[in-house]
Amino acid sequence: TDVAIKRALLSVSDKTGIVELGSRLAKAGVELVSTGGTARALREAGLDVLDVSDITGFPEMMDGRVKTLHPMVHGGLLAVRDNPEHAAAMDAHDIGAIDLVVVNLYPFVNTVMSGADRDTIIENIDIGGPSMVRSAAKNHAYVTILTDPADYHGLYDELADHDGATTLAFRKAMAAKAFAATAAYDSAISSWFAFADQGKQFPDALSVASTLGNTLRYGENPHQHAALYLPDGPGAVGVPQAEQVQGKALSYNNLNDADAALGLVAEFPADKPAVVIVKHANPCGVAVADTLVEAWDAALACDSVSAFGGIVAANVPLDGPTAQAITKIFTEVVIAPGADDAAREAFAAKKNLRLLLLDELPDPARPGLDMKSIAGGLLLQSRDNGVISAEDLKVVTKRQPTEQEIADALFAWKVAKHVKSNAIVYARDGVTAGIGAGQMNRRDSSRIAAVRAGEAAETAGWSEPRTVGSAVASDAFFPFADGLLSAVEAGATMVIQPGGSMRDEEVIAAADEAGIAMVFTGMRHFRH
Ligand code: 93A
Repeated sequence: TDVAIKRALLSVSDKTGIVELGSRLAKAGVELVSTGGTARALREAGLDVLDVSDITGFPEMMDGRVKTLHPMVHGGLLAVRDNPEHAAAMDAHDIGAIDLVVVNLYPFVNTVMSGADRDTIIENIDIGGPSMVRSAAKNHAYVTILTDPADYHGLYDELADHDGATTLAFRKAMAAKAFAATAAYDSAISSWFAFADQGKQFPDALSVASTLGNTLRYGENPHQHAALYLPDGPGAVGVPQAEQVQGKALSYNNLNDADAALGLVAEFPADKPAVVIVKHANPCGVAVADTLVEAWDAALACDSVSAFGGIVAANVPLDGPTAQAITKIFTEVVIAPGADDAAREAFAAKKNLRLLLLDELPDPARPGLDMKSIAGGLLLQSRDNGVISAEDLKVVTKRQPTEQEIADALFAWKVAKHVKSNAIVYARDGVTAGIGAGQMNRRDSSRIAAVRAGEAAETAGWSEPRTVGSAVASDAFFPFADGLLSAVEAGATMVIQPGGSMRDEEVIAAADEAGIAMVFTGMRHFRH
């Protein structure tokens, strides 16, 4: 299955390394065929090159739009060489086989990024290049395709190791890369059309295989452009798949916040109703209770100030009493796995409220990818699908936690996973007592959570904040004992944290001295 390289077609916009490649091939006795600019570059280096027009019998025409689109080229690329009929056709039309294709495409994305006008952009949509790439990649049983100058050295090694031939394994790997390149190329073009036709800016990260969903009115802020992309194919479960029953169109922030609320509420099994209230992608109140309306009341009482204009998610279908209670305050979005008639009726009175209903909740343990763009690149990671249960907890203190403390700790831990770091979450009896989010040090998050708990107690007329007798969760280890001590000060009797600090012993000693219980999860939940 090794195929010797006798004839190569080189046609590249990015001419990096092309002269070296041409020279090495020529030295090895390979016949070079090339398009206008590439042929010129090779000839300038003193190499013998055939023009594609010599092979096709046609000149490059129409500003180069038609240069390699010809049966003399594509026949040479696509022929199944040990098929007698294909071989006969090659003979009859004097088509020579092409063993190696080196192509990189017109720089479409760079042209768009440079601020070029529409005509220039359109001219930089490569047609002949991707056609050759695809022909060669399809016929990788015989043909080697290179689309990336970074792979030229791999070819040199391959030819050296296999006596001037390439192996099927190499051709396959390069074919896979070639199809990825043309897919990304066309995806960029389709995204550009979607944006350009509305006079908008080109988004940065485009090589993501996805279909364009909706262009949103604007992004996180009114001067930012935005669109919602949906994955190809079935199986996706999330906010974009929900049915919007009523209300204004979802904004970028609505989608982001609803996703945060849905992701957290989905952590709670449907055998017990749970409510999550989210603001700016952080939960400000979370509760599980015997009834949904009780869960709503309890979640709201955590931080009724922040809950104004919030995004609400439930893990069970909405009922009339809950809907009526929710509509008493201004709410942007409500999302749940269904709603009964009484609930729909109650919400209908609030025309602007966006009601989203799904068939099922996303599985917190599902695999998937997280993406984030940074200047000059794109960060990808597998999503945080870590889930722990009581069996995973390691008690590290002298005092053993009670069953209620373990339940509250696991509840607080689930919430902390969905709070921006540094995250500190106090919980008691299945209700968050105080949440500290997004601070640059853990002690500040701890303090903020305690302050919120105090304010909630004041508003509700409770005799003490609900941090008293609570479990406290920390999304990462306490680097020093001080963070733990401030939790003790707030009245926590139980701590759940990953553990793993250099000063774990110091922190454990402080917990023992305070007479509280502490468990380690062995898992961290940073969220930035
Ligand atoms: O304008 S095209 O779509 N029509 C073609 O027939 C064609 N053949 C090769 N673009 C075409 N190419 C592209 O030209 C290649 O993909 C490559 O990017 C570029 C190389 O042109 P030159 O050798 O003239 O610099």
